[in-house]
Amino acid sequence: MKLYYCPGACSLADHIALHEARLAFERESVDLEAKTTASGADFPAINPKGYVPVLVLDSGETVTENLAVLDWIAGQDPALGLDGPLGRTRVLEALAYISTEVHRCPLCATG
Ligand SMILES: N[C@@H](CCC(=O)N[C@@H](CS)C(=O)NCC(=O)O)C(=O)O
Repeated sequence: MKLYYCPGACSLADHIALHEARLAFERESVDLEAKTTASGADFPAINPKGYVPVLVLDSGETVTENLAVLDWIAGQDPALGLDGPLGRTRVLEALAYISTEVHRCPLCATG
């Protein structure tokens, strides 16, 4: 699988989670201003929303949105989730709060 990321951006969370889950992955950085990847690919062709993170699975399917990417990674390693009947709900609750109420990206034009 492959993570598209930008140094210093919110994709760092996915980078850390992939390492914590001990998953093998490639990574490619994205220039968020130029909207190109390190290999020169047109980033909007990979994610029309123009955002990192993007995780391309081994199946070729693409997962975007930090909450969904982190939830997918947590699903690969039970140690990254929370136990109990509300465990996944509590993880999603925390990720949604961070994504919608806390996240401010210094790299984003919109702040
Ligand atoms: N809704 C997206 C937002 C992700 C996001 O804001 N990513 C920033 C980096 S932290 C980005 O790629 N910004 C590019 C831009 O604003 O053009 C998510 O939750 O994953």
